[in-house]
Amino acid sequence: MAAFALTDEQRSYLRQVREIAAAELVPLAEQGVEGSVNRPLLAAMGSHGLLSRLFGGTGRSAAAMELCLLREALAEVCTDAETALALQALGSYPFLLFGTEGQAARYRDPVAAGTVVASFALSEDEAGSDAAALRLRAEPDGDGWRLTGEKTWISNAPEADVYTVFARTTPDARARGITAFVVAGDSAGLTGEHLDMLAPHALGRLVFDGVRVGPADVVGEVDAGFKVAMRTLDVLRPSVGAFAVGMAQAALDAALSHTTRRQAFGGPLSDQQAVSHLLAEMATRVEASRLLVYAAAAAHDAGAPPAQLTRQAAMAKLFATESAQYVVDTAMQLHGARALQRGHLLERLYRDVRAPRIYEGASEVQRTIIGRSLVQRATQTRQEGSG
Ligand code: COS
Repeated sequence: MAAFALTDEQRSYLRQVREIAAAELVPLAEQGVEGSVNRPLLAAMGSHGLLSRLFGGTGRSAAAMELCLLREALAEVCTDAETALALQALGSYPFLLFGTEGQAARYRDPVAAGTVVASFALSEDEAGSDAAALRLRAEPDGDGWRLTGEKTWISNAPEADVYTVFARTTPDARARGITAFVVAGDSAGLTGEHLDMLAPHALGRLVFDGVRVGPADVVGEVDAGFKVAMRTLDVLRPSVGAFAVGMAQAALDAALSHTTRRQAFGGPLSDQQAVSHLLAEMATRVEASRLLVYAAAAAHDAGAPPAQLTRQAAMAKLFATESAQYVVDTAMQLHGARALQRGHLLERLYRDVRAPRIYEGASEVQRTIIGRSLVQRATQTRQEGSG
């Protein structure tokens, strides 16, 4: 059997997910307002049990392969549903995986039902790729802290009901002075605004004006929040790759359908060697991306060593998102002017495929992570050899 071939059960479940998406989620997505959280869509995903599958058997673990398969399947049919699902995982994994029982008990069921919208608030104007430079202040206040500062480019903001907020508890300590907090969306002193971005989902800026958080809101340990952020991203990054694979597959299917039907120069377009070589290149990159994504997710679920997980997650995200950009662009080229028409599948994919090369760690950050990991492994191996 091929490596990472899906089981019959997985295939049939994903078929079912695509059917639910086409019949029920696409119409709800079409009724949504671009750039706003679509609550009816999330609630429908919750009622079909799609969201609860992200939280493992106990509801306190990440099911990486499940997350990837769902993202890939939904991306082929309804990217709005795909992104809504992923953001529930990104926003809630920090406190469900690393938080207290109290935090999990309060939010797990409503997040899984799609009635509470979750969000991950890490980036700031001057701390994007360099996340350890973040400045949002958590200043001591009695037994807790007050949060003051701003977050920006935050998915689901400012509409989310619960945020995982990464704040500076120790000045000048970079990664070793950051703490993660759970913050309710209706907290006093928390305001925000929408940003108009090249992405179909809600993205916004948050302003914290002395927002009070207590010891019960700390996720993990004080000053150990950077690791919570990085470990959460390690789980999510392969799934960004899965999203890219789903979009690329949809573009490839469209290109195959078009080029085998379209007549030009006395035969189907696919008879042109220039065209068939492009189709071959597209299909090869989609398949290679899929295997990298499945390998990274399977390694996570099998409990592989952290350094390996981080490296594989970065490789999967890097290769799949860059490949998807190529595949969607090439599919558009093969379609010609018709794909530029507003509302065409490829016109939409062309817009949707761009952001994943930037968010959850730009391609350049992934290369840095992979490069560092390779050097570290080579150095370690050499030291062990000479020891
Ligand atoms: N898992 C656990 N711990 C990790 C980790 C991981 N994947 N990555 C780093 N750490 C730890 C390191 O071990 C180190 O710990 P110690 O201080 O105990 O030694 C600490 O975190 C700092 O790590 P590092 O020195 O590698 O941090 P850098 O400032 O060099 O930054 C990058 C690392 C660039 C990888 C990080 O800032 C990053 O991922 N940036 C992109 C952020 C991002 O994805 N933003 C998108 C927001 S969501 S849309």
